[in-house]
Amino acid sequence: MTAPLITLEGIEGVGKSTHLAGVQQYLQRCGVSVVTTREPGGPPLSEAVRGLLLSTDYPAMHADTELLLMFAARAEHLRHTIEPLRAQGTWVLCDRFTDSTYAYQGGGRGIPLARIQTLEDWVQGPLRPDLTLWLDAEVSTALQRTQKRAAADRFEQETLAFFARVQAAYQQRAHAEPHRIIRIDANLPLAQVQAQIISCLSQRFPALA
Ligand code: T5A
Repeated sequence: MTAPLITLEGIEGVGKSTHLAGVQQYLQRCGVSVVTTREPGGPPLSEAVRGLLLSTDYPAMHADTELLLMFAARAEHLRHTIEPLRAQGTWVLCDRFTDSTYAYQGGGRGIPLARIQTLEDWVQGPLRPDLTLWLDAEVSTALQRTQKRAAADRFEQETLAFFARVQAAYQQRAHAEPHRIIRIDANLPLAQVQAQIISCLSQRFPALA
């Protein structure tokens, strides 16, 4: 049987990367074979596309170009990393996936959702995450956590209004798919966020406990 794909979603600074490591450790303690990865990124070509997408060298990148590059990176990631791992029974934990595309290119850039859905169906076929943990924090709180970094990437240079639209798009998706997308309150201290995540995983996969 194909192993689960679990994704972490949310705007910049909500703690996705931080909690990815914690979730991996928890699953490993439960005896699960698990690999972590990220989007855009994963295999070398997808990481190269990530470099293009995040670079501030292309401030005028067209929204359609951005969308197509996201799905080009995803096609490579799925074929070379995610699908083979799951087929051999390894769980995949991914920092962002297609919900990010709906939130950023759909909500943030205003690309019609039907266009994104066409690409999703083409690139992914029926594949969707088994579980998505949506780390939800106030936009101002989350962005403040990222401000200690030396340089902002192309997305981090966006306006507050952009991130508010991204956040609203995540809310709509969580509302539309409550069984798959579980909201985690990421305003709380790290330990409490981690506890919510573990509780959610043990409910969703009772065999782990
Ligand atoms: N993108 C991606 C699209 O537009 N479309 C797509 O389809 C895809 C897949 C990727 C960019 O690409 C865009 C979205 C993104 O802009 P990225 O760097 O991979 O960029 O993703 P980011 O969200 O930018 O990564 P961040 O590192 O900024 O956010 P994280 O991973 O959510 O946050 P994390 O874990 O690094 O934490 C940030 C800081 O906050 C602290 C942490 O310790 C850390 O210092 N922190 C907390 N502090 C207190 N309390 C808590 N609860 C905390 N949680 C975290």
